[in-house]
This record gives sequence, structure tokens and C-alpha cells, in this order.
Amino acid sequence: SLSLSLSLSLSFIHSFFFLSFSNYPHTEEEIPKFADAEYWLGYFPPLAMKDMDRLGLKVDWRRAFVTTPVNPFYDAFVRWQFNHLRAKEKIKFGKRYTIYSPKDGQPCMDHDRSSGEGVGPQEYTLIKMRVVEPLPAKLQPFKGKNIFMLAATLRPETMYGQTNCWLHPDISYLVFAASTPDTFYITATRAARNMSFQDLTAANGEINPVATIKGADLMGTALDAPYAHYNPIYALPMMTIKEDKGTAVVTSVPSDAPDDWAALRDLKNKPDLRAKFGLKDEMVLPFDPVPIIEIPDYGNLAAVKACDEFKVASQNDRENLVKAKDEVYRKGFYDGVMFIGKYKSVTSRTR
Ligand code: ZZB
Repeated sequence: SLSLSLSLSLSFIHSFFFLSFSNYPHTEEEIPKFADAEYWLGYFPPLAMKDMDRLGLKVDWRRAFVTTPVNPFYDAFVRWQFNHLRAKEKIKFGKRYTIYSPKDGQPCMDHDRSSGEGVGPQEYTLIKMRVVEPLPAKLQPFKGKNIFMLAATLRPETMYGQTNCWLHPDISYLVFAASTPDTFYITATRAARNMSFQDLTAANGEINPVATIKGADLMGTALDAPYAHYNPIYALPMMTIKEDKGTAVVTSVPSDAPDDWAALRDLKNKPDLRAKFGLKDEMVLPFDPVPIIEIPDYGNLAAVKACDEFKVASQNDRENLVKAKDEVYRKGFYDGVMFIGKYKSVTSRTR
């Protein structure tokens, strides 16, 4: 592609960068000229050529040329080639997941970043948990509309085991318009912004915010979650939710996620904690972990067992929760067999 030939010529230049720098220090006055991308094209190739000659490389420089639109002949050739490939449906044009710079309106590769080198996109599955009656006071304006809390998960196959949804009481959640009419989503602001570049809002990069609501004011919201064993399930407080991960709305699978079991157990065991967040007993007490994955010699409630085994004291017991989570991830991944739903009897070994 055009960008491929560009990056090839750039890496060519890169490899001789250091040699060139040591031999040709540029002056302070010269530096601002590099703000013009075309200045680079004239500046580095002669230095690279000189260095290569000094290295003793035998290069036929009569065949050297610059790519990009700076060279209209080469550019026309590449365009011709790509138009043909596209007509033959050998290539297509579209979006892909990447780190993107809204400021520059284009993907931002590792070396182009002032911070965040080595960061890649993390794919999450969003679970649309429909808000159902009775609506909490702050959601009354959305009566009769389609409104969803969007939970981000790495384990969509475990949705049969959902018992509740987690929100952080102190995080401000954004209610914003979805790309589909009369539909609203609830997530942390950062997630809404990321979603606006992924066709989940009406206009690319634009969020249409309709309300900002503290997690505390959403506690006890009734939800209809896809594939869940229980209906409805309720929004409950989890103190360890990170605002900058996923959507900051988390679906709870206490059978297989130690964090979820520890937080649900806290609420079940502590009437004061339920009272603090205005939760009724029936929003918490009837919801027991649902077995969905069998692990030989470990049972079908891996997270419950791991929390016992590693003596997890509460949802704030980070050290033991990390150990429990590692164990459950590892055991579930290698030996777990689902015994419910579309992937019944499937293990990572038979996949
Ligand atoms: C359902 C589920 C079922 C999850 C399971 C895990 C497990 P990781 O691996 O540490 O990156 N999550 C998502 N967003 C947040 C957030 N903002 N703050 C705290 N937790 C969050 O964790 C990925 C998981 O962390 C996600 O997948 C989500 O919970 C939670 F059986 O969704 B999961 C052993 C884990 N099992």
C-alpha cells in the first residue's frame, strides 16, 4: 500500500539515522523546518546515501526514487495498482481496531506517541443489560425508551452465570444517545468517547450526552441481562471497579470470577452494607452463584472454591484475590468444560 511503501522508506532512513546524526549535527535554526513533512524527504536521503557509500555498499543510485504524492509518477502507479486490486476484490477498505488519535484524525502508531508506547487495543464484548421497571428516580426521564447499561467482558461465554451488575458508587456514569433511535447507553465517559469512534453513536467522534448520574444513584436498578439465569438482576456496588477499564460497568459471574464472588459475599453477609446503598434484601439474598463450567477435581463453582482456598477476606483483599483469579483463569482455561448453552461440552483442548 501507499503507507507500506512509505513505512518501508522510513525504516530505511531509520536504520541510518544514528550514523547520520553523529556526522551531521543540525543547527537550532534548522529544527523548525522539520515541521514540514516534505523537508524530511529532502534532508535525510542524501545523508543516508552518503553513509551507505561510506559503508562500502554498492548501490545503483540511478534507480533511487521517493514514494508518496511528492512523486506524482510513482503515486499514479500505486493508485493504478490499488484501483485494480480493489476492482478485483483482492483488497477492501474499512475500519480496523487500532490506537487512534482524535486530534490528528488518524491511527497513531507506537513511535508517534508522546506517551503510551506499547499500548495496544483491548477487545471487549459489550453486554447490553436492559434497564427495566421500576426505574430509579434519576432514570425516570427515560421511561418507555430503550436504555441499557453496557458491561464490558472478556468472558462472554460465562453470561449464563450472571447474578447482578456492578457499578462503582463514586463514578459518574454518562447516559448518551446510541446510533439506533430512541436508544440510550450508560457507561463511564471515557468508554463513551472510545465507542463514538466505533459506530456506536450517530456521528463519528461525537457523543450526545443526555445525563450524568453517580453510580450511587443507580444502585438497585433492575436489569434484563442476555442469557442470565435470573431475571431481573440488579445493579450493586463494587468498590474495586476501575474507571479507566472497559466501560466501568461490570457484569457479575460469581461462579467463575473471584472478584465477583468476594463482592457479592460481602453484600450477602453485611446487612449494613446493603442498607448503606439502599438495597433491598431481595436484590441480593436470592442470587446464588450459578454453576456453568465444570473443572475436573475442582468442581463447578471455581471462584467460590478459589476464594476459600486462598482465604480471600473481602473484595478489598487484593493480594489473595489476584492469586485466586490466576488459579481460576488457568484451571478454567485448560480444563474447564461448559455444561450449558451453545458451547456445551467444549473445552480449550477440544476447541
Ligand atoms: C465477566 C467475567 C466472568 C469476567 C468471569 C471474568 C471472569 P482482567 O482479566 O483483569 O483484565 N472488568 C471489566 N471492566 C472492569 C472494571 N472497569 N473494573 C474492574 N473489573 C472490570 O479482567 C477482565 C474482567 O474484569 C472482565 O471480564 C470483567 O469481568 C472485569 F468468569 O466479565 B469479566 C477469572 C475471571 N473470570
